[in-house]
Amino acid sequence: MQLANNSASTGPVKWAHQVNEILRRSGEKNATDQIEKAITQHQEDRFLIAVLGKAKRGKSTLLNAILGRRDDLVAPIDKLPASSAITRFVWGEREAATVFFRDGRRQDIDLARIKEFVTEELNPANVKSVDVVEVTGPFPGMDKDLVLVDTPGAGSLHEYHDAILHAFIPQADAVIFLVTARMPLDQDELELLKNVKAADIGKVFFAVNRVDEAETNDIEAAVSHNQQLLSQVGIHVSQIHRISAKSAFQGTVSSSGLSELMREISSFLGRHKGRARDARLVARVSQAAEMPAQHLAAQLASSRKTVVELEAELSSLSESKRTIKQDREISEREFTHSWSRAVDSFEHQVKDAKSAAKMAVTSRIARTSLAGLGSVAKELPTIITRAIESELAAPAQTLEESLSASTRKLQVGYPSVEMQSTGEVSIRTKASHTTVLGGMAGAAAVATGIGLASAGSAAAAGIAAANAAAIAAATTTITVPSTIAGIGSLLSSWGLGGIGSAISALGTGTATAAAPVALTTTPLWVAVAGPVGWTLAGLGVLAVPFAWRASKHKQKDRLEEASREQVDDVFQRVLTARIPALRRMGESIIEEFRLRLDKQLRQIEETIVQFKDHRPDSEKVMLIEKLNNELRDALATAPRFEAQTSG
Ligand SMILES: Nc1nc2c(ncn2[C@@H]2O[C@H](COP(=O)(O)OP(=O)(O)OP(=O)(O)O)[C@@H](O)[C@H]2O)c(=O)[nH]1
Ligand SMILES: [Mg+2]
Repeated sequence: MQLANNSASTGPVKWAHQVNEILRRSGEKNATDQIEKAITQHQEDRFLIAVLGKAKRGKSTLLNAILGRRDDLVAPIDKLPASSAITRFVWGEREAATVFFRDGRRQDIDLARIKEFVTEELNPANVKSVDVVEVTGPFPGMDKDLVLVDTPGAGSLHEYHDAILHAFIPQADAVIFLVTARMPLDQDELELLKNVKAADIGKVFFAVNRVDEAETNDIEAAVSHNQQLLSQVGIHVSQIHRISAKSAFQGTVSSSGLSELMREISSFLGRHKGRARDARLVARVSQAAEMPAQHLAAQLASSRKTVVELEAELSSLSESKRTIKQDREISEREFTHSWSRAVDSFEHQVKDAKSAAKMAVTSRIARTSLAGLGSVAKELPTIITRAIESELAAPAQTLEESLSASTRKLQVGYPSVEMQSTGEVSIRTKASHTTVLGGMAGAAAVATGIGLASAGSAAAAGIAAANAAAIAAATTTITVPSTIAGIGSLLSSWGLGGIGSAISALGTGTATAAAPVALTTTPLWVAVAGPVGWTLAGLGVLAVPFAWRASKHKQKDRLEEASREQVDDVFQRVLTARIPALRRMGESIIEEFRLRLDKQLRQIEETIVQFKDHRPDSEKVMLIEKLNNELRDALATAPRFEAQTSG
């Protein structure tokens, strides 16, 4: 990171204290607690890198490898969700471990007992109320002023893991984000990345792990898929590493990709450590001050209004509600129309693809000599899959593009409410008609969680972006590359209801965005070969080779018939499960937009009414004004850093 107007780190610390003091006088206890914690951490002069990722991506394995451990005593590894609490690793002359509990107690323990406090198995749901376990040791692979952190896996399985992570992420100076090649980035991982982005963490080291168990094609597909999603979330990474934490842990570091990852980390630390830590302090203080600043600005703007002005504001609000109503109806109609047109056209193409795929498979069988029938029968699952895949690839691609385009258009055209740094609220409708409401609306905006307009679309993108990302993620999986594993998981996700359940959450209105299809690792052979094998066996084709000679022609007919049935079966699932789910997804997206805007408008109105009925006295107004100005000036002079772009 480049420090633009401050070269020494006393600048950021002094500034942090200054902001803290203003917030203390404003009675913002939460914010001051956060800032004090950030200052203390900054003074420790250690760089904290957290390993983040969904459960089972290999975080603990990677840490053991980095720390040069032969066993997994310090960071237990498991096939089942393992880590249930945060562990910090710090360099020290001798090995030691201390458990810090939430109530302030601490307990020194042997390394062998670490798993009693950090694993789901022995400390389920963190019932022991562990805040953090700190492990020190002369770790051979570790830089002395580094703190490495193992975290519980993100994801809906254990909700409190997400809560722990959410609270912890802002403390990280940088992040190692782990994904795997066999599972494309899913909704949980997107959420996690968004948290990293929202915490303004400037440096993300990104690695695709477990490459030892994936085909090169799949790894490269995962890399480009991840790249696309990362840029959607707005996170820049210098490199996407391909690693095998397991091989590194087992001692084959050279081919594991670990050295390259570690090289990027040390080169970053060598060049940017001090500045990155300063930038983190400034980001944490700015974030802690954001809400209080909005509160103050909103309070101030409101206290300056007269009752008459407030009433005028209420009528201006109901005026804009009429415009909003027209606007949103047009937007919704357009969206619904284009969404269903895209799905209709996909449905059509699927039907055509079905005939074409059947034709391709049966003509392949028809072309086969009677003697070659046996080997064709064995290859049939592959033949069927390839035929289906090649027919569906293009329609799926078109579908993805159309759905993303519809959602982008909705996002742009739908009326939106934004808060200005002045504490005012602007309502954007079509034809750039903007209504600005006063400060009380601002207070409501704060309450409703409407982002600062200046915070830009990162926050404001909200559901729209989430949905767009989800659609991209959900539909990209349709176009997963021409590998057996890809199509296998595609089919299983269609057939086994992956998207179905993700979307039913949307249907109930509980999810803001469809969780994208989680690619199951079920290989093709389960998704397709299973039924094919079974059918063929049922027909006696595979089971009784001798019978072939008796009536080879009949066998050929049966083989053709069985293949047609298989193709039908797969397409049936697409038509009856996948396509209706896509339609529901469109409805849910509209529903989310509608509910959110309604809620925002309602709260703004309620708050204006409340301010009208309760006016502050002049002394209070002066105090608010003073604090507001001081905080605004302090935040405006925050030390500035340019985004980190190189390793
Ligand atoms: N094949 C392979 N398996 C790996 C690799 N890294 C980790 N694993 C395996 O994945 C499983 C989970 O590894 P962990 O290190 O416990 O994963 P984690 O991300 O810490 O999991 P949680 O703590 O539950 O979030 C274990 O069975 C590991 O052996 C790898 O590079 N290749
Ligand atoms: Mg773990």
